[in-house]
Amino acid sequence: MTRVLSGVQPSGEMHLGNYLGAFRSWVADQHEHDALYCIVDLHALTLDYDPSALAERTLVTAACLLAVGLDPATCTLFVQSHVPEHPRLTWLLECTATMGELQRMTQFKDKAARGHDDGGGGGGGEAPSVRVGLFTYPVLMAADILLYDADRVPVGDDQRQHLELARDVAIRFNGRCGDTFVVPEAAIPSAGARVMDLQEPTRKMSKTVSSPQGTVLVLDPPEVVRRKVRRAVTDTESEVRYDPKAKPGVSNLLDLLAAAAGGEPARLAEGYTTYGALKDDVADALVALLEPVQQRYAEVVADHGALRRILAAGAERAHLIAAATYERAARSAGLLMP
Ligand code: AQP
Repeated sequence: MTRVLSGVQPSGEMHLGNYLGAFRSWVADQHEHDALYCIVDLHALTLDYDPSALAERTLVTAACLLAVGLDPATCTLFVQSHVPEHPRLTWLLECTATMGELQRMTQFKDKAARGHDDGGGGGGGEAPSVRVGLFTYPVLMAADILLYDADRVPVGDDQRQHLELARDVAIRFNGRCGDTFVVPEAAIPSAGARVMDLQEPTRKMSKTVSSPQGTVLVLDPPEVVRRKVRRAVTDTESEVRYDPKAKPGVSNLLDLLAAAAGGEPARLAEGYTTYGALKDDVADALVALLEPVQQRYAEVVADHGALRRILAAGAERAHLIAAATYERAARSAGLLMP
């Protein structure tokens, strides 16, 4: 059976980009593949965060994943820091990846330049206060994937470059140390692969970087969803046309409509003569998409005991797989086994 692995950071509240770019594929994949999904809490330490809120955010993220439709009886849901092989394999891979590769990662350059560090310093990654972990994050992500012999990694388009790095590192390690890792393939959805911020439509919607008014949260009440969509930035023209370069705001709305209600963005555009009508339909489609998720969320989030039990069972299974892969990698790397 094909193995699938993917992850989400408990770095903030889940948004439409997470749902459309990743979670929907996760839910579908769990029925067809051996699927493992990981709440990547170690990745959430790479930016400034509140230690007193992280554990709660991790549980809430688990509740959100169950609400979108993950079934713990069908897939394996676990927390990254509960499986100690993730940082252990990271070291072997850090000794495989190169500085040049990591320096090319656009997400690092972007976040470092935005001053996502304790001191607020920016400077394209050269600021002394940018965390080393933000720089090496893609190697930890490679370890997350390679530990589970994942064939397929369902992610949004923003993770394409990191996935490519995981593949390169696996191929290099295999070439140098002998066949050890499965080389993974990215699985990027055809609709909703890159949901853009409604206020800054040239920037992806994100938990940590987007504007609050430009980010539709999975748990936003209907009236808030409608308000955010109504206020979405478009342009000074009035023609509804799908052209992501020239008309990023309108095209993002068409992408959202296509992802939420079906259809092709360019064809959908033909049905509209005003931005207002398009926004109304996008808002209706999003509200209809999110309502059942919000109902399920309310049912699962209250029972922290049940959430912890699901995560403990998931970690137990994940650890069995990860420990075997780590041992194989350590042997291949030539370490003396205890
Ligand atoms: N805007 C998006 N459109 C489509 N897919 C997206 N994903 C994230 N943003 C979009 C996909 O969601 C999964 C989990 O991603 P994440 O937790 O790493 O991303 P985030 O919500 O963007 O959170 P952060 O903390 O701000 O992280 P960065 O900016 O580092 O990604 C992934 O499959 C991702 O592709």
